[in-house]
Amino acid sequence: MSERLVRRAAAGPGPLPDALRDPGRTLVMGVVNVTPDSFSDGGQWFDTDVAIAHARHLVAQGADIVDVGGESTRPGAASVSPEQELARVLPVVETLAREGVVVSVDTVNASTAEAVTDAGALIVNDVSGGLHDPRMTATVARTGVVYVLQHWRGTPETMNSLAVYDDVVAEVCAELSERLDQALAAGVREDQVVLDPGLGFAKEATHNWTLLAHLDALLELGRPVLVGASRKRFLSGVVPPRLADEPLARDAATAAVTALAAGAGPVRARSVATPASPPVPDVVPGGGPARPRICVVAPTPLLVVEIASGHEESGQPSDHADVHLHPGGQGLWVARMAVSLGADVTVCAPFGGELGAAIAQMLSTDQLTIHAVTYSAGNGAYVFDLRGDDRETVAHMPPPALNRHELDDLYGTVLVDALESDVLVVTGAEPASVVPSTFFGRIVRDLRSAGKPVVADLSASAARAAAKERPTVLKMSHEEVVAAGFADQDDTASLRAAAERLVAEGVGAMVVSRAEAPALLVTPDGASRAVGPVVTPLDHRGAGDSMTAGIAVGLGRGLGVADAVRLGAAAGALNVTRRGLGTGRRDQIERFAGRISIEELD
Ligand code: PMM
Repeated sequence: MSERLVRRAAAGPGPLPDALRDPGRTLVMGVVNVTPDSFSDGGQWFDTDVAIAHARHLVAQGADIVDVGGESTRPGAASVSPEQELARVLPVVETLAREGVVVSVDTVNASTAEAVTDAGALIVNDVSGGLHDPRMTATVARTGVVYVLQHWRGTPETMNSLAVYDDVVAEVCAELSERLDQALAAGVREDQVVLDPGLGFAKEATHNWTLLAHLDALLELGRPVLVGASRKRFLSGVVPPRLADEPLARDAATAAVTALAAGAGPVRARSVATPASPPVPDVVPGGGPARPRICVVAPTPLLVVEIASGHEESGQPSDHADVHLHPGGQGLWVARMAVSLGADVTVCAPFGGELGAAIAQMLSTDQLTIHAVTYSAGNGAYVFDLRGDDRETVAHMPPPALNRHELDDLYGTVLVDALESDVLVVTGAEPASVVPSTFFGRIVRDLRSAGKPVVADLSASAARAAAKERPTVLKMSHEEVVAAGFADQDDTASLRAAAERLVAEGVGAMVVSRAEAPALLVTPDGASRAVGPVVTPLDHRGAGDSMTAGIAVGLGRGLGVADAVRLGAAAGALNVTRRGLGTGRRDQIERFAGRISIEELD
């Protein structure tokens, strides 16, 4: 790209904050879709809090602008009413604008443009270039915000059939110029306008590539040009064929195209951080931090003693036993697996008595941070004998209930730590009487209202209390769903109906693990199952907790629920092939996740 073009593009649009007016570099616009059906992220941000959290990630990664959309422009996508669209985007815009984020709103509706501008949005991104709503340009003129005027033809329903050009560059320029004249006639100032060729909007792949090669022609219209290539289907032409259907695998191509377009004006992208290396096929990158911070509530850490047969090959007589000590309890298994998956993990848990000290000591080698509260009665323990055919419980020392002060202390510790984390994982107490179920309801409520994703892996009354507070993901085993009274039986239809009811009542997504059968996933978009290779379990325990850890780490990395469940299903499946509960190797788990598919149920 010639210098002239770079200089001309650098004269940024008027109403932006000073820092963005003449930045001397390409501005990056991160995309947050608050819709259940966009081109490439499958609606993963269709939740106000999660959308806000994702936007904050994009800003932390370096996005100058966050583009919030409430209606999918995917070809053939159903349209939503302007009221529905506004209801989706407004809370996100208000929060981000209050935090000082430069917010753009992707809308073709004048009423939405007006309302979001009142709420603090500085940019209206109109993919129809004023063609959809005749009142749009007058609204933009009145509000004085930056107006991204994009080229399109027809509507999302009809645009594919209108991708017919003799000379795509000349025709797009002429049509954009006409739209620009119309906007100026309606009172829009020239310095409000950014033009956009509308890659993928009434364009075949060849049209997109041709336009990208001739951005200089568009710049001749005298305004900066925004390029939105991010993960679009035409990029699959430059990634290996086996990855063609994987939108995330298009990130490297997005980065390359975006770099070529830099200098023309802002670029619109879903993943803002430059990929450090080309995407590895089976690793599913998200928009979040590579090393997310996960806070795990572990109400009952316990000591696990296992007596196993001595190794005969080491020359010992066979009546000798191997004795193994492990830190255990559901929360600790989840935490260990989250560490294995590369997360920065803090465990909030009570420790007391001689066993508490021993467990905490053992954990200190596990690369996790412990936020301990005192536990006057002391932690519990299990002793198992593994030498027979069955795992025999030799002794069980259940821990007593936490007292009032200890509960308050645990609550405050979790609350403060979880607010500083990317995801909170709430695991249950064993026995349940150690912590009242209201504790779980309260912590889920408080974190959700603070906008934090919460993964709850609970049973019985604790699950019922948490479910009411709209956790991001509620994960239960099929037995737990029945025992908690959510379903009468554990057949697929009953479990699915129970999950659908919970999701209708506000649970973000419900995951039901089912021993050897594929886990069920129910979201507001529908029901599916996580299908992968069948493995022979060495020790079936720990699968569910490993799955919970994978889901939490996935969400923390910015993956959508479906991809997070793939990671979780892989962690669970591989964990049962090993002896250590909550253990596994990240590289293997992430590669195995590539073999798990999320199949929609009818
Ligand atoms: N692409 C999409 C949506 N909005 N806005 C502008 N200005 N330019 C684009 O290229 C653009 C856009 C469609 O992609 P998505 O649904 O995946 O966000």
